[in-house]
Formats: sequence, C-alpha cells, structure tokens
Amino acid sequence: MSLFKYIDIKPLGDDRGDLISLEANQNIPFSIKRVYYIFNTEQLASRGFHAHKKLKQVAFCIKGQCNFILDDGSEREVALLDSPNKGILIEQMLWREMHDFSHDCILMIVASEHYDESDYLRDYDHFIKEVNLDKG
Ligand code: T46
Repeated sequence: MSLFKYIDIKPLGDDRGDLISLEANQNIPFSIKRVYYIFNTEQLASRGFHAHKKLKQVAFCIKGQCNFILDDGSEREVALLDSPNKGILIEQMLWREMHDFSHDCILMIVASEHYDESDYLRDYDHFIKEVNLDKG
C-alpha cells in the first residue's frame, strides 16, 4: 500500500473558470485549525525534513509543482504534486521532504492543529527510534 493517500476535490468550474472549496470534516478529513502556504521557494532549496507526532495535514500545490517524499521508517516514496484539486493526506509519524520546487510553486497546507514546535521530530535518527517504539 502506498504511503501517498490522495484526496481528490471536485472543481466547481464553469465557463468563468475553476473554484475549489475545502470543508472541514467533509472533503478534508479533520477539523482545520490552520492554513499556511509556501511560495517564492528557491529552485534549489528543499524543505521539510521532519515528521509530526500528532499533526494531520493535507497538502495541495495550488500553482506549479514540487516533489514530495514520504517515509514511514520502512518505505520511502516520492510523488509529484502538481494539481490544485489533488491533495495528499499526511498523517502522523511520516517523515516528509519537499524538493524540486518550480519557480511559480504555491504549496498550500491545511492542518489539524495550531503550530506547535514540540510536535516536530526534526532529527531522522530520533524519528526512526520513535517509529520503532510505536511498533513495540
Ligand atoms: C510541514 C511541511 C509540509 C510557524 O511559525 N508557523 C507555522 O504554522 C509554520 C508551518 C511554520 N512556522 C515557522 C517555523 C519556522 O521558523 O516558520 C518557519 C519555517 O517552518 P519550517 O522550517 O518548519 O517549514 P518547512 O517548509 O520545512 O515545513 C512546513 C511545516 O512546518 C511542516 O509542518 O509538514 O511544511
């Protein structure tokens, strides 16, 4: 089973263009407490390099594209994110990295919790130890 769980949002388009609506506990599977977006990223820059203990998020590239890596401590997969109506659900204890941002990339993320630095695991070895503890 892939680490990537996609969320397809039906665009509400008409002859004027497209519109996407995200609704908590409807097409987004949690209550949304925070929205943030990443833009103007240097093309050679990479971001992420952490996991979250509790946070759930859905990430959409609402413009441009970037590569997303997910790693659960056993498997590591990469996927291109390049659609405003196809998001990825990132649940707890998944290491993530973002690479290869296009110059116009806008990565928008809806999150289940307010910002909390203590929820981050920013060291890969520490992440692996926590994953193994969870497995018992
Ligand atoms: C994630 C990936 C996909 C805040 O103060 N509030 C916020 O809501 C966020 C997201 C960040 N910050 C601060 C923390 C850092 O000082 O903004 C700075 C940059 O954050 P960070 O280095 O964590 O950014 P990324 O792009 O590496 O990671 C972000 C999210 O932090 C993370 O939760 O899953 O995007």
